[in-house]
Amino acid sequence: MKIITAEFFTSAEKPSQYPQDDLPHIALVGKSNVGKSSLINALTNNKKLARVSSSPGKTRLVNFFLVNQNFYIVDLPGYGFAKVSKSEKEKWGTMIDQYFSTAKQLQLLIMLVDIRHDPTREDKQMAEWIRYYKIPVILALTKSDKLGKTRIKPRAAQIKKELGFSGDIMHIPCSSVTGYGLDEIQDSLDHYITLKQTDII
Ligand SMILES: Nc1nc2c(ncn2[C@@H]2O[C@H](COP(=O)(O)OP(=O)(O)O)[C@@H](O)[C@H]2O)c(=O)[nH]1
Ligand SMILES: [Mg+2]
Repeated sequence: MKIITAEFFTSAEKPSQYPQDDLPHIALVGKSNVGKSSLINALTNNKKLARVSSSPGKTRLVNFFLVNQNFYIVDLPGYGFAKVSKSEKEKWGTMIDQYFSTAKQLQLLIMLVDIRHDPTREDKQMAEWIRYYKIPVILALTKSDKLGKTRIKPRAAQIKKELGFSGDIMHIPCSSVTGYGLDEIQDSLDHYITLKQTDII
């Protein structure tokens, strides 16, 4: 699939604000600054689509991008802000939980982890959550351009193991800067979007 059009659709805090149609969703989740917005921009070839920024704001909402009038890329709020209050954390938890439990169109979740860093406690909790909801997931190991080539494979395997993901879960080292691994992520999107369309027919 070639991405021809991609546009910001809406931001939501609660399910009643999600798009009210049946188009499939591909969602991204991960720590703030892990590279979610950069990956969305790289995949859609649009440098300005998802704001690449470390500053909060819309990054604390569920952001929907409509692609090819055919599916949504969903940017879930990032976790791991050092300075957020307990109530902010609870609000984040509620938002993610509501999304996971109500968005029936969620076809695939891409969980992002920075390949240079060990998974945090929150990353591990997220992995547990994904298993609890039995959400189809692939692991994207971001910022691979920052690591020597020979270190990529062992680091990727180690992170996956620490998150408790089995061999069945696909993991893709990638870089939004060099484009490394993006074809493989794109292939996964194609696969899951096509699955959904076959479902409908
Ligand atoms: N070297 C490198 N930097 C990246 C990559 N992806 C994102 N970044 C940088 O990491 C920072 C956070 O990226 P952003 O996409 O805003 O992360 P988000 O908070 O998860 O949406 C920015 O300074 C990006 O330029 C990557 O693949 N390689
Ligand atoms: Mg972002």
